[in-house]
Amino acid sequence: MLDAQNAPAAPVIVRREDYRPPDWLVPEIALDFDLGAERTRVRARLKVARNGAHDRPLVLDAEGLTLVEVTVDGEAAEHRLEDERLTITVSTAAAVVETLVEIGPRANTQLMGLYESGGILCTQCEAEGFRRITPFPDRPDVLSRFTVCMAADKAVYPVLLSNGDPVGAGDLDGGRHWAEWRDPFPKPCYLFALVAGDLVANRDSFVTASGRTVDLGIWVREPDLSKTAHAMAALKASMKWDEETYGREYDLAVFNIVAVSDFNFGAMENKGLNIFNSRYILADAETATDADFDAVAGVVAHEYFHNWSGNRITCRDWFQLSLKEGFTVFRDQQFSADMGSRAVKRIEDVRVLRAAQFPEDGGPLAHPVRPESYIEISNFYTATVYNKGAELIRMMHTILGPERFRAGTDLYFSRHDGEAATCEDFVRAMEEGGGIDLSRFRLWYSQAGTPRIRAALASDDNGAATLTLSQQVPATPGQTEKQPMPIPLKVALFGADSGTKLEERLVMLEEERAEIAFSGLLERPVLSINRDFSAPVVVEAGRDLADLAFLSAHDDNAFARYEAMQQLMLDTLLRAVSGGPADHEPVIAAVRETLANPALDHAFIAEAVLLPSESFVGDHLAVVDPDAIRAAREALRVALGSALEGQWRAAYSATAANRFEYSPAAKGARRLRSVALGYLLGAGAEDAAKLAMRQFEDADNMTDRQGALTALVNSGAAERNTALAGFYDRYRRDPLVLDKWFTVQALSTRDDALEAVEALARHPDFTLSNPNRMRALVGAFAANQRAFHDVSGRGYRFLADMILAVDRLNPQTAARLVPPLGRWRRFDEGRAALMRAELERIVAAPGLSKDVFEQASKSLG
Ligand code: 0A1
Ligand code: ZN
Repeated sequence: MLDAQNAPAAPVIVRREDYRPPDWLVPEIALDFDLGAERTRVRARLKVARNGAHDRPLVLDAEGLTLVEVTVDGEAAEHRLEDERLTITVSTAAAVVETLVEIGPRANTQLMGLYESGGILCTQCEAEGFRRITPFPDRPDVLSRFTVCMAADKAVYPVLLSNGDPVGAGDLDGGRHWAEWRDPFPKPCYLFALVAGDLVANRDSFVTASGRTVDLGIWVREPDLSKTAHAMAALKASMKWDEETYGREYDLAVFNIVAVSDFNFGAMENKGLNIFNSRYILADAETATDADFDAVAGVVAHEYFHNWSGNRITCRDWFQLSLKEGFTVFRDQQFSADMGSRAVKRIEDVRVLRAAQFPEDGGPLAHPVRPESYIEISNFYTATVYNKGAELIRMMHTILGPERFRAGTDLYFSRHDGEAATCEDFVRAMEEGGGIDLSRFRLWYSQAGTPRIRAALASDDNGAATLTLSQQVPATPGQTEKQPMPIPLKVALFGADSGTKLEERLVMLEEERAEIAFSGLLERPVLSINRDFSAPVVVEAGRDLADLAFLSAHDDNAFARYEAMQQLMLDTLLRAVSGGPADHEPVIAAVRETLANPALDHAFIAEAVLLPSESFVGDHLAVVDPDAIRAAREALRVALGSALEGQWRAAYSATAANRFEYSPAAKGARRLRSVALGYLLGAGAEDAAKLAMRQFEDADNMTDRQGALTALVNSGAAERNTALAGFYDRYRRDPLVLDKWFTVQALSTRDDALEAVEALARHPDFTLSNPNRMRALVGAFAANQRAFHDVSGRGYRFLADMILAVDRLNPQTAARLVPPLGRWRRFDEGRAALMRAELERIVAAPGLSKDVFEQASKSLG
């Protein structure tokens, strides 16, 4: 048996161009599980069929399995288990192959395959976990009909779930019982799932557009049942929305969701049996923030939407991952926009893209939306594949318009239903269904890197103006030469005197350079560009502070208005960081006007008046100086806080609510209240700490309580420790809330954050084995620009130590902590050397997983 300690030294690189259809197909599989946490026996009966004329043996993937028996058509068969592959000689064109293996779910700390979480047995098979359950051609283009029979101790595992529909159940001797499930839809094995545990369900039902009733169940441990209502409402809303928006109806009689505490990612779309990280299911006012509520709805929708975009039509190979993920993220973004504030949702999505994807695209781990090669596919569940992938779909939506886009998706769904498809198949369906030529658009799938656009507007006194656009796509690893991309830019011109819109167009920048002419302009035009963030690019439009302030007050596109304010703040901060005069006045004036504008809602105002993050500022500097950025940002925050103290105070009291309510208006009010409190504390308002402490104590919801805690934790107020201790005592038994306690401290802006984090890593509630807790402390710390980048290099050492420690248990979680160290090129020589040294130490560590090896070695570049 192989484990990480003696894994082969030379990593195998898998390449997209090497794709070959499978040698053998498996139209049917029957699985028999004899379940136990220490030991589970898995008997698999595969109907195999030779695919084409060849005489190659049947090769099944098999990882960490104890093989007991192999038969072909009932006879003992020649076989060999070597290098995680079981090779079986099959002489006929079709046969029944049976294997019996043993696995140990409790010892499975990787959380891939069958594992135990809080006493529940559950599975995670995407991308390549099924091979850790039973020998199988573990690739997404082998589609099988699954029948699953489970037997287990009835007292420990009273509930037995799998994909599809339940077809039988009964009792066995010795306190055991069994259940059988059958999934009528052929599926790749990465969509297989099984759950056994002591669970209760929030049950409901949904009647589909064609009148079929679907039984819905959200399964959790009994004490969590009261926290499932929001997820259930989101599920029903998603089902309805997908019928109305995409004409997609659910196809089974049962849809189950199970929440578990130990999970590597957010959730998994297994056919008819989604398995979730509990943080994306459980929500109530006491324990979940508004952002948590939104995330629950978004992820429930995302996994549900996969039933069509991912399950009915799956991926041919893992290089096509964005086929299902980019499209499904776009779908969940549209859903959330339709359910709440469209503008705020777009602002949030762009913020995520800029915080996670742009740095990825500009660093050593940059890869195209459809990657060309990988060592470990788990490392490619990235912001590029997911979020930039969604932007590609959004651009097609923008170019085609909603009707033609829908014609394209209708064609895609009907043409490829039941198939394992490619990104190319999707684009072709869009072309044919939408009646458009997307030849050049395909570059978005193959070229990595964030295009940079320069825009300059020149106008004359005769009402004419010329917009000059140019683009440049930066070199990325393995791609030095780039072609110009087709870039859809929503553009508008506003009259500098009247503030009204003079012109609005969708401009397609197809070549490296273009000139767009405007005429008949009666006033000096001010340029609004990349409205709604119509393309995932960086735009340098060279507008001065006055024009940005003007747009922040007059642009009729909410996103563009937000963007103008961000650019104004960013330019001000960049000037200060590079030692220039820190003139805060234009920002203060623009924020003052925004706060006073009665036409704007609270949610939008809260977003618009927030300062760009420290890392976003750093992304715009040739060499990042975390201390200078912190100082400049702090100075602007204090200036805004004190100059507008009266308005912050007014915003703070005007948005107080009597009772918790989860509505867009109430959410917006809470958000603005937190932002206002942050500014009041920043300004050193005398009573600010008292206000925060009162909010902390009186809050009837987690948004207000956590908002107050965050403000206090970042301050030097005497109330700080009381609040931290109070929060811990109140929530120590709720792991998801305790995660927040760790995160708030890991993100602290105080000078002692690094020591605090080192101490928290020794706290009895910290554990390496739970991915949520790891991310809550270590992941959050690596995002703390100042503490992580402490000149001593202690922050880097801490992160590297954590990566190496967790790698022995869970390589996926470890690998996802590597990218912050890979940003060394962006820092001064001293820091860069320290970061590199930690990456070198990681790469040299004995027994390293291929997950971490790939990320760390590529990061050294
Ligand atoms: N398909 C899931 C993502 C996912 C990937 C891998 C996992 O386990 C290692 C789990 C989930 C989604 O997009 O939600
Ligand atoms: Zn997904």
